[in-house]
Amino acid sequence: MDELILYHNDMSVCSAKVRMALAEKGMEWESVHLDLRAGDAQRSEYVALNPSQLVPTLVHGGRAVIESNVICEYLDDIQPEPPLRPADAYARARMRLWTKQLDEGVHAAVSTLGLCIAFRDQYLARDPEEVQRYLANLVDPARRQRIAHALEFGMDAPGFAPALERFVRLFADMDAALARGPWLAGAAYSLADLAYAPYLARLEHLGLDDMEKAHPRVGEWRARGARLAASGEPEPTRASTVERGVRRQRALAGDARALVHPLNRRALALTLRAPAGAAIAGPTQ
Ligand SMILES: N[C@@H](CCC(=O)N[C@@H](CS)C(=O)NCC(=O)O)C(=O)O
Repeated sequence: MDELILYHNDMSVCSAKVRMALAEKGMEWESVHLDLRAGDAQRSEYVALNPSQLVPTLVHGGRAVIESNVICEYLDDIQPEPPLRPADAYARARMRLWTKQLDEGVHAAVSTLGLCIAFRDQYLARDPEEVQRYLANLVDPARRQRIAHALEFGMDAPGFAPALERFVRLFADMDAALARGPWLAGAAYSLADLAYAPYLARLEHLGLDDMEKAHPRVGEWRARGARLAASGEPEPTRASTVERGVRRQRALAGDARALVHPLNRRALALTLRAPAGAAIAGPTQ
């Protein structure tokens, strides 16, 4: 098979997803690690591969494939064993409804929570002009605004409570799906299960795993997939960087809860109780 090169980042949930798929398939790949905070994804050589300025990008036989869900399906096409998409058309449609949701809000929500709670201070520690340049160079205006708000307001950002609310709904949906079968798309482990594992790990690192604890079926599902999730861990050489990042996230998440703005505190409290399918009520003050 032609050479596979993965442009990725250790802490990126979308990259972890693709690393897991590669590991599941036992495929060899070459690693090109990007320092996202240093703006590596905005450099012209990388933008030529991925005009969205995002990781991951897979290059196979000299041709770039972008978007982690698309990459995972591509890998399943070029290396069909073991299959990561259900054979049954209906189950496959269900699988795609799960992966589609990631691109339609769930990824943005986890990214908002991560930035507001933990990663924000990495940006604030940098030269403000450099951060402004980074923001100005982002091609997606919605993403630029989301990040700018998170950096300016932290957990007071307007997107913080809606991001938590998105996960309240997601956990209720997962719980309902897992009541019908062992895996999200039904009888077989698929890209749907694989794709969500890094997101739940990120919530745990952010100290937001109470939602998972409130839905035992989701916790059991995650434990069943844990062996597979472990395969997406970065190479040992960079493991310590990731551990440091995760420790930092945990520590900051702990402190951060006390600092949540009163308007968002209600949303956080409701989320942590995670009543199945509950909507977050508006602010009380
Ligand atoms: N829909 C894209 C989302 C990719 C994405 O948002 N990647 C983040 C990391 S998880 C990124 O590259 N961020 C660039 C940055 O922080 O500068 C995919 O699934 O590949």
